[in-house]
Amino acid sequence: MAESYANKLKSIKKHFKDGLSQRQIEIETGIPRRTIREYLHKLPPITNLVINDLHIPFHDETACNLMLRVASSLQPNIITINGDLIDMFAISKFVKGLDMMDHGLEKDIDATRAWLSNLRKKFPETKIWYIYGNHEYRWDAYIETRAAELRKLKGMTLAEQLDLEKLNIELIYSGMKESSILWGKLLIGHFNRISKHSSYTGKLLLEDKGISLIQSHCHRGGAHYKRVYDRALVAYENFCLCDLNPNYMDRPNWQQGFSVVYKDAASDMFHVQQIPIVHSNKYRVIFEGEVFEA
Ligand SMILES: [Mn+2]
Repeated sequence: MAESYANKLKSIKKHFKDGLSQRQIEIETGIPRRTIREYLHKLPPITNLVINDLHIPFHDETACNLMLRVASSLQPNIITINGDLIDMFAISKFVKGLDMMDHGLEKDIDATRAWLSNLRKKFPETKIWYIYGNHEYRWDAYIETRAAELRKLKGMTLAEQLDLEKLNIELIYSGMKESSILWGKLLIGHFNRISKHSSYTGKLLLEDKGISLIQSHCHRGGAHYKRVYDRALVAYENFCLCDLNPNYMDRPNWQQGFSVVYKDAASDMFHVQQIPIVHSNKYRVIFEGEVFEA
């Protein structure tokens, strides 16, 4: 009897770590919701490291490595890649310019696959969510408009190209330009919206969605808060990890950084800690009182 109880608790913990809600755990295990909640109350908050907009191969390796050092120190339960991990400039609709003409797609795919494989090696047990951004969507849009007849063939999805199944990385993809995941009361997504100023994108999205959220895509850091009657809502803009001086754009108004989200085990309460990367002669991040420099 005691052993089966221990097994029950183990299965709650496993499903919980896999990101299932209390309701989903109840359906999955048949254990009453109250028992699940009582057990989860004893667990520390679950941690989710949210990163986005690396635009490999135009990522900033120093910034990315700094983020990985913080991640090693945190040992998050979940890592969420919130879109535009890969750039795929070669199949964009933009005019390429002569010095970008030879930039082949294989370079982006190979480098991104290697980056993900390294991430998996560093975090063998961590749940990894990979949310499609508009740059990932370039793949599907290209196949659909230029080679639709090939789309059902083996190897024709970006997930296959990047070995996501082998790396045990879960793809979050709506089939459209915009994808997101609802994690408790927090919506994490790569939404098709950009405003010129920091926190303005968050403001517009909060009006659209009416729920607290983390947006990537705009490459800026920001937070827009709103109290609606008894609810406190907030929309975060989650920086980027790409090169701040790419040769296709002149000094864009971007900021580098990432976030750590802490979520109560037994409720949907969450706390987002934004972590900007500060530049002087070095790159610097402070996390849990520790200075990380590169
Ligand atoms: Mn984007």
